[in-house]
Amino acid sequence: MTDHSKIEDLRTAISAEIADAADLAALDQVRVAALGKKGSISALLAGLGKMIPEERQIMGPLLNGLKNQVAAEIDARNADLKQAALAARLASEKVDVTLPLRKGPVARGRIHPVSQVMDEITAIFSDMGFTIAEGPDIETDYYNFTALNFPEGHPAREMHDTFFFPPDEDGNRKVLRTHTSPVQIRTMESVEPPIRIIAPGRTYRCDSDQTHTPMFHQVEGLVIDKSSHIGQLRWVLEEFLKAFFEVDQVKTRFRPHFFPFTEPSMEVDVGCDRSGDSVKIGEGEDWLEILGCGMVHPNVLRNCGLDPDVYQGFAWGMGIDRLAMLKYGMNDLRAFFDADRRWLDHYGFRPLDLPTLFGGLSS
Ligand code: 2NL
Repeated sequence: MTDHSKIEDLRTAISAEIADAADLAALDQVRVAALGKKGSISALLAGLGKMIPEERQIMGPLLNGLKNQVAAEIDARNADLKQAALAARLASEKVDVTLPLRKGPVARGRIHPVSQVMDEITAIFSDMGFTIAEGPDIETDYYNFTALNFPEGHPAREMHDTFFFPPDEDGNRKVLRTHTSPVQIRTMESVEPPIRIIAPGRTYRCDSDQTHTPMFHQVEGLVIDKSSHIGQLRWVLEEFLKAFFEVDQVKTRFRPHFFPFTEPSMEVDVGCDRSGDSVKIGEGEDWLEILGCGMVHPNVLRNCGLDPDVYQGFAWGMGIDRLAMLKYGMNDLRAFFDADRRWLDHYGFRPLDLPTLFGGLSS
């Protein structure tokens, strides 16, 4: 084989590699293999020096011609590949200005069912003339227990599965409130009766299973006046239950119970129907325990500076999470606090669907 035809073969091979290079990186590999320091053409050019002049006179132009042609082909292919890459990018990045706008936060966001139910409860009691009271989640032992007629060292303090903070210098332990009753205590201390408040909020107990979470939500109500009585308590609760469950009638059943802070104390069952998949409030012959209540204990009134011979009142407490589950048919309490977008998309409420009595609470 002549030198001439070897060069032609090399030219053909490199031209084919250039044409086959699918992208800029592959093309650069071809360039390095041919024209780089250790490339095939560079090696041949390096050999020129060792040739006799006659040979070099023939091979010099041939090899330089090869080098120039290969370099030109690479440049051309380089330009083509760049052009193709740009075209592909422009095609993939095109914007369809006729597409509908993506939904903004107000349309995409969802209100948690617990927040929704709190707003519903607030709307119902506001309509009955109650005001909303709030207080701290971290409470003193006094406001959470002592003022509420829990005797010092009474087992009820332990029964509440209280989260205690480490004791301060004086040995006093703060607690995460186990109920929202401390809010009522603070109100009775500072507001002259008549008092009509509800206290919704977070509460905490060291308890976690299928039906308990360490943080849960409660709403308590309190009415203090000179002649408040159990008949009014029953009316308020039944009005609330009808409005909340959006039914015309409810049956209630008051069973004797014990709470340190009320006397007498009662648990309230609401009439329901359990024959179908879900519990229906306001119909049927079954009963469902829904809340606890009673007449405020004279010791509690005294602890707040109210004279039990002048003032009396009633109070109640109920779990918001359970009310939400009952009303909106959610069966797993723990999903409430998983922060799962899919769950919230399904059970959550649209931000502008505010519950109002005139608009229908949940319509
Ligand atoms: C329940 C029962 C109840 C109260 C809470 C209360 C508050 C004060 C004075 C008297 Cl300041 N009582 N609150 C009364 C009875 C029952 O809650 O089962 N809650 C989930």
